[in-house]
Amino acid sequence: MRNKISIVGAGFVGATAAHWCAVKELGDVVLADIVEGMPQGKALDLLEAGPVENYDLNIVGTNDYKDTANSNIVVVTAGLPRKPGMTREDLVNVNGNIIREVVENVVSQSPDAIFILVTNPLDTMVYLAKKVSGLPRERMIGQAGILDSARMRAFIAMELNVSVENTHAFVLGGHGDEMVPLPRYSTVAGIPITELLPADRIEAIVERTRKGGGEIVSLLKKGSAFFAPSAATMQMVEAILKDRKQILPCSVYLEGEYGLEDICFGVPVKLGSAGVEQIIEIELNEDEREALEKSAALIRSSIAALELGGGEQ
Ligand code: TXD
Repeated sequence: MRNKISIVGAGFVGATAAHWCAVKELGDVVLADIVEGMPQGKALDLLEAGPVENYDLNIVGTNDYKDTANSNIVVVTAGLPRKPGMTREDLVNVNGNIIREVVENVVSQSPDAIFILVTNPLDTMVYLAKKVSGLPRERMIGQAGILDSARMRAFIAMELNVSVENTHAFVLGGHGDEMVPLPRYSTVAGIPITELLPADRIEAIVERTRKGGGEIVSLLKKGSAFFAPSAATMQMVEAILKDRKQILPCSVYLEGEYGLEDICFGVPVKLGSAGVEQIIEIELNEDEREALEKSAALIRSSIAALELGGGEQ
């Protein structure tokens, strides 16, 4: 039997995620949205690409959560993207209301699924979804670190004129401009970039990585990045469905790891069929720890803006 992947929010990130899902033949896809006709149209279009691309999958669009029932994985991209000049945090209230509603619905249809959140402000939305759903932290995971690391990898590859395949980058912390790229743990063919590049070039890469989302928002003028974000999301889906035990940076609820508690934050995790199977703690020096704490403070203030009601734990 094929896996079932539901994607809620059939906008740029959701529809492109469905596209990666189909070309990688990860499973049947349900594309859900509140806009009538749009998810159905996109799903049908993607299904009709099957004969050309050679995939035999059920791909349906819907406005009814019932169609998402018994999914193996649910990806949530529903919500507004930021406009030029906006920070991700500016979306907290409007997207918070959407996430509450979506999460309640999808969890009741697929109580055993693994949930991947994409909506911004990412770490705060994962926190909200975790509280609203009451699910264990292993099954409520946020995507941001893979994207941020992919951006850093792309910039390293451009700088050193090497294959992206040879690059590895670690970006931890919250998915905001205070994210924490870690040059010491970022390598080309196993060699730390701190041994390959002068400090000013590394600083430029770090800065461009931090502002990577904003760079695309200001170029597009309308909407935000979607190719790399959806590809990153699909890497998580694939790692889980194929039980790859892949170590990837994801946003997860922390219970003391990295000295942080009751917060969702980007850290390296092992992804397999149970979702987050391990949280990996790496050693940080004083500067790195300080940067991580600064990033955590930003997430904490965003979480405080959520106005969590008494019904939510
Ligand atoms: O790395 C990351 N985590 C991110 C996150 C990278 C890029 C984009 N990131 C965030 O994802 C972005 O800031 C947004 O909050 C989401 C979705 O971005 P996208 O670019 O896909 O936005 P669109 O194209 O506007 O699509 C959002 C869809 C749209 O079709 C709405 O009709 C739908 O969400 N929507 C809903 N669907 C279902 N249910 C409800 N309530 C709902 N509200 C809106």
